[in-house]
Amino acid sequence: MYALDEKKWPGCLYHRTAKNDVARTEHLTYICTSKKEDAGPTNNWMDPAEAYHKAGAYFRGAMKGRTMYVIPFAMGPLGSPFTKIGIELTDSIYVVLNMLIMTRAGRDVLEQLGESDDFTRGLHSKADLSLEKRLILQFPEDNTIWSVSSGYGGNVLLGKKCLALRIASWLGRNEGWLAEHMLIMGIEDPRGRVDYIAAAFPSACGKTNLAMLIPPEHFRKQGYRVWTVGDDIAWIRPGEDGRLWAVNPETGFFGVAPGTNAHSNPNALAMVRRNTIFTNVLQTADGDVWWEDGEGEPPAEGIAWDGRPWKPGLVDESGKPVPGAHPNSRFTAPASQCPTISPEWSNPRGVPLTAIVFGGRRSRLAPLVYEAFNWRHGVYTGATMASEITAAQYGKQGKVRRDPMAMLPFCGYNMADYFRHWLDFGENMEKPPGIFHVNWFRKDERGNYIWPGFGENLRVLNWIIERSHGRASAVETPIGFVPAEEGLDLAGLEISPETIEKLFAVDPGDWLEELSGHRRFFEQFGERLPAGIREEYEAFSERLSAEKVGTR
Ligand code: SAT
Ligand code: MN
Repeated sequence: MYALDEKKWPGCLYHRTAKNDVARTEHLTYICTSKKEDAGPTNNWMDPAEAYHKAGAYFRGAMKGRTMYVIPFAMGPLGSPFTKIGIELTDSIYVVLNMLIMTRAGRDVLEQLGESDDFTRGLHSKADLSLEKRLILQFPEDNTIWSVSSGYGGNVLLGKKCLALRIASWLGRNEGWLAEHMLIMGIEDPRGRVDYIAAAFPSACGKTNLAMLIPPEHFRKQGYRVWTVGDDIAWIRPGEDGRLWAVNPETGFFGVAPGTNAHSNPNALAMVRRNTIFTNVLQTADGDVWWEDGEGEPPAEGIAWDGRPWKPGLVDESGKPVPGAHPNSRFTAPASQCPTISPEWSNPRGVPLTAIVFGGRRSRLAPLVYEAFNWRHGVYTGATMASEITAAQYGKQGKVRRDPMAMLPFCGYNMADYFRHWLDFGENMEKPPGIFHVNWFRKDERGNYIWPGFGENLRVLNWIIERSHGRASAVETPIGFVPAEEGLDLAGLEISPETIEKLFAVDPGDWLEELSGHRRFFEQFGERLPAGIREEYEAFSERLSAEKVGTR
C-alpha cells in the first residue's frame, strides 16, 4: 500500500490488487449447508466437510512468515438489538485498514462480547491469490466464513457481503428480520419532516449516488434535503409501533470510483478527500490519483490499475481505449465524512421506513416508476427484478440477469424460502410500507438514456413518498400504479411530453415476454416456490391478457 500526497490527499492510501482479483468471484463463492436444498438452486453449494477439507489444504501454511491480524468487529451500533459481532483473522493489512473504516472494530467489541460465543467466525488468507485456490465459503449452520486466495473487497472484508448479507440473511430468517442489499436515505420536506426509504439495486447501479443525492434547484429552493444513512446494506426489523425500522450495519462506503464526479456525486467527492483508501484507480508518481469520468483532466502520465505505465489516449492492439482506473476500482471512506450523513445514521433504533424500492438497469420494458398493489405483489415485484450486468459482476456486460431483490449473489439460503420469509414478514405487519419499482436507465431507439437521472431522481422519490402518504395520484396498469399525468412534479425540468409518454409506457407485448422469463426463473425452485408467488404470477398473467392498451 502507498501513502498519497499528504497535502492533496491527507490520510489517504493507495492499493493495487492482483490482476485476476478485481471483483467478487461469484463462481467461487459457496453456501455450505448440510443439505444441498437449503442452499437452493441459485447458490453454489458445497458439503461443509468437503469445504473445510478443501479450503483447509489451501490455508495450511498460507500465513507462514506473514503477520496475522485479529479483527473483532461489530455490524451495527454497539448495544443495538440489530447488532451482530464477528471476528476476522487475516494476513492482509489492506483488510485491516478497510475493516477499520467499514465496521466498528476494536476493544469495545470484545468487551461487549464478553464470554459469549455468539459471533461470526471469519478466517481469511491471501494465500497465493490464485484463482485455482480461491474459495469464498459461508457456513451458516456454523456461523463461519472462510475466504482464501483473494485480496478484493467483497471477497475479503468479511463483515460486508459474507456476514452482513449471506450469514445475516440466514440469521434474519431464523430470528424474524431481513438482511437486504439496500441503501437507506432520508428525504426531508420543507416542513422538516423526514421520510426514510430503503432501496435495492444490484452492484454498480448507482446506490451510492442515489443515497447521496443533491436535490435539484427547484426542490432545494423549497427547502428539501436528502440525508444519507447507508449505501449498500440494510438490516430491517418490525418495530413496536407496527412500522419497519432499518439500520445500516456498516460505518463506511466502499464505492465505485469511475463515474464519480461533481455532477454525479459531489458529496462522495467531498467525502473521499481524506482518510480514504483507493483501490485500483490510476496512480501518479507524485502521489495523486485519478479515474475515468471523474474530476479534472487526466494526468500527463500515470501508473494504471494493473501497474503498467499509462498515458491519456492509450489504446490496445485492437485500438480500444485502455482505462487508467479499473471499471470496478473503489474508494473506501468513513461514513462520518459524508457531508449529507444523517444525524440518525448510527441510532441504535434505526430509522422508520416509509417505502421500499426495487430497481435495476432495464434499457427497455420497465417504466420510470410504479407502485405494487400491496405487500404480496411487492414481494413478487422484488422477486422478479432483473438488471443488465455491470463491471461489479463477472459475466457478459449488458446481458440481463434476474436478480431478485438484488440478492442473487448474497442470499445465504434457498431463495424460494427467502421469498416465503418476505411474504410471511408482511402478513403480521400493521403498517407495511409501500413497495415500488424504479428504472432510471430506460433508453430510446437510438440508445440514449431518456431520464436525466442523478438529482432529478428526487422527483420520483417524492412521488413515492407522497403516494405512501396517500396524496399523489396514480393510474392503474397491469404491472402496478404509475403516476397520473401531473402526478410527478416536473417543474423546472426540460422534458418533452413524448419523452414522458415513453418513460411511463407499459407495453403488454414486452411484458408478456417478460412474464415467460419470470416463469423460467421460478421453475428451478420446483415445489419449494411459495404459493403466494405462484398466485401472483397467475394474477399478473391474467391482468396482462385482459389488457388492450397498456399506457396511461
Ligand atoms: O462486493 S463488494 O463489496 O466488493 C462491492 C459490490 O459488488 O457491491
Ligand atoms: Mn453492493
